[in-house]
Amino acid sequence: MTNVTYTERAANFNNKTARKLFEIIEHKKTNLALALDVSTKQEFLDIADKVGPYICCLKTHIDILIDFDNDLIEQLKKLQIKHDFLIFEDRKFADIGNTVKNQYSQGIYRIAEWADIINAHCLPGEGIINGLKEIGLSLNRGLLLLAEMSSKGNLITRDYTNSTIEMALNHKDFVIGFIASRKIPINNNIQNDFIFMTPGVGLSNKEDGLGQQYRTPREVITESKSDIIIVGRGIYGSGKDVITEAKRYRDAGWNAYLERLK
Ligand code: 6AU
Repeated sequence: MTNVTYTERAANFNNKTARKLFEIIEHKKTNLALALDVSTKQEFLDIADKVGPYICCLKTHIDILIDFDNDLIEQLKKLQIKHDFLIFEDRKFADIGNTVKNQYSQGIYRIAEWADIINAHCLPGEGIINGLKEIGLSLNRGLLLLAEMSSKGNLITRDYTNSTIEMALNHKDFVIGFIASRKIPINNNIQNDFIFMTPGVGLSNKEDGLGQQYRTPREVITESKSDIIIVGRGIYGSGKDVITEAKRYRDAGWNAYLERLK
């Protein structure tokens, strides 16, 4: 079933973060996540404030910022309340359970304190999920597993993707979905129990010269039946007005969803 609404999908989840995400999507009528990969605090907060009304989720790479401080997190939390979006730290954890547990909760970023959603590669095995879960579950956080990647020549195979899904099935309380190019067929009963978020989305470019590959919101949402488009440089990287560009992607993503429902 692919013609299910976002609101109907929320009922499939016990995880509060997943339910909240679907609520925001339906309420704000946007399936757009902003990948805000800029390097200064000022630019980060300025764009987050401008684009906040048009997104369901703001994705950070907090370690890209050259002037990170705790005030940035305070300001970000204020913007989250002002605009109503979830915060997704794209940390791509990829180590043994004990190490990722510390990386998630400690260090200068203290990711667990402010990120609603995080993601991880399953390469190290299921211990990575258990480690993150020891911190995140009681905080009602959500984890996305990287089941596929958008970059050219990536080493993820069909077997790897299937094993990632198997691991997710053992942790449905904490694993809320996947980073993937499409809604991956699982089995009909649980097809809608996971959120699919897709990066590598662009309306103007097909690639970035460093391996990134772009598809359109229509290809991702209507044809590949994913739930959320993740857009970075398409919005802030063209030198054009970020609000105009965010609206363009918001509309393209939402219209692609409405087309799929028909
Ligand atoms: O739209 P872009 O190309 O400017 O940004 C895409 C964003 C970046 C990447 O780190 C991230 O999406 N990403 C991911 C994620 C979200 O995990 C996986 C992937 O396979 N490809 C990808 O681009 O912040």
